[in-house]
Amino acid sequence: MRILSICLLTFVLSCSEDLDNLPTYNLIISIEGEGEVFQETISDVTPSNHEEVELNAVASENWTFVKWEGDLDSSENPIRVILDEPKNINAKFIRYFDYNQPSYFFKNSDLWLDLNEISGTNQRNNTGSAIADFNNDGYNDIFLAESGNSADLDPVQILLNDGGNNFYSSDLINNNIGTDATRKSIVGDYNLDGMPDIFMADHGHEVPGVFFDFAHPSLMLSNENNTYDFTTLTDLPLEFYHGAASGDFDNDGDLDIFCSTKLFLINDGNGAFSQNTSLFQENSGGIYTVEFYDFNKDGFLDLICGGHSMFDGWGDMPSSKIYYGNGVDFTETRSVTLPNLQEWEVTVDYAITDLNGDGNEEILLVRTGGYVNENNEMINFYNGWRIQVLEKISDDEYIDNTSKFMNNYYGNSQWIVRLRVQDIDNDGKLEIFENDRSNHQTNNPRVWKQNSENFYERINL
Ligand SMILES: [Ca+2]
Ligand SMILES: [Ca+2]
Ligand SMILES: [Ca+2]
Ligand SMILES: [Ca+2]
Repeated sequence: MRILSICLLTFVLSCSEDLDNLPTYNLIISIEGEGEVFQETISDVTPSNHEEVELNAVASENWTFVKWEGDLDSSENPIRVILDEPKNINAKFIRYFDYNQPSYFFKNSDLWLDLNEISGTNQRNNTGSAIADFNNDGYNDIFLAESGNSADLDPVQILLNDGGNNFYSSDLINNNIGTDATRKSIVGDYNLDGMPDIFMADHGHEVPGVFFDFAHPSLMLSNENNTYDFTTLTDLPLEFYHGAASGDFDNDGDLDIFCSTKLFLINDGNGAFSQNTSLFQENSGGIYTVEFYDFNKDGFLDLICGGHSMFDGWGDMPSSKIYYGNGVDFTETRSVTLPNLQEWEVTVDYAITDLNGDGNEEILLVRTGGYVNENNEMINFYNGWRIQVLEKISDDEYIDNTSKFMNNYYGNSQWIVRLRVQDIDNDGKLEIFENDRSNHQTNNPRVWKQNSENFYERINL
């Protein structure tokens, strides 16, 4: 026993002496994506007498550790490394977004970026913008499509995020013919390859004194070369595509698209669509604004539709409606008509959020002026702005209860194009705010902050 102890002691001593004489090597850790790497020295004594460290990669919120790269090729975590030579090790973290979700999710998710606060975008009044991670690096990028009144087609753009919300132009799009006047771009993984795709609702440019030139919608699909293929959907009718929404209404695993022209596009699972005009059974018109959302939580996506409800003599629908889905079709018999608002009979956007935390979602309608007087004259068309908050009583009844939820909810200035409800300043309370403060050059973004009574007070008048 004694002999053994002496031997062990000798061994340790000799190891220590050897270690002192061994060069020590640098370990340089780099990080890709967002997370931290913690290092701990395990022991001074290893089979090779070199220092051994344990590396532990801890991902930031919403990110995932993938693997070690450089002088270490492994996905094991934590992992031990012997420093018998200088080592450069990269820890790779990714953030994965599931794009096989209704387009409303991306329209209203926390992934949104304020285009006004982003240098290099130089975009004002872009109703064709969308946010997604187009190069799969975990950082949200910006998609822009021409939405102005020029008669020609302008190429769309993807601006990539360097990870610090600095954006640079890219050349990721093949056959970039471009769009005429994109009123809404929606995000979804239409060809189910894990990468975001974009469908562009294009109503054509405004022709002074006439109306709008019509247009075909466009589609931008990801491909296997990590680029995107742009297609003008010339098979679809030349029409006034003001709104569109996507969602898997038939629960067969792929995203289908509903256009505000009452046209359904049924996905074959690869991002090719067949047209269907019989699934949506509503006789009246005036539909310009549409979203998919499961309002009654039965697992089937429902459709909310609206737009102009000024005059039934023109075929306008009486008010916005929710059509409850059943996986097959959308009919008036499974619909609820939402309260209209006299003289504010144009609805341009919806936001759907539980404003007061009672478990029921409120529907915010973004309205502007428009009504028809007794002489059949259109009054105040697209003049002013108004928000209407509808409170859910049951699946069959919503009531206008705007003043219960917010103050200062209408005015004479420029109408609001889109509204969001999100905790933008991360104080744990929701804000209601204009999506793009520079739309129509208002330069006076309308924002409401939630107080302790779940009431939303306007903070910039
Ligand atoms: Ca990106
Ligand atoms: Ca895709
Ligand atoms: Ca489907
Ligand atoms: Ca439903």
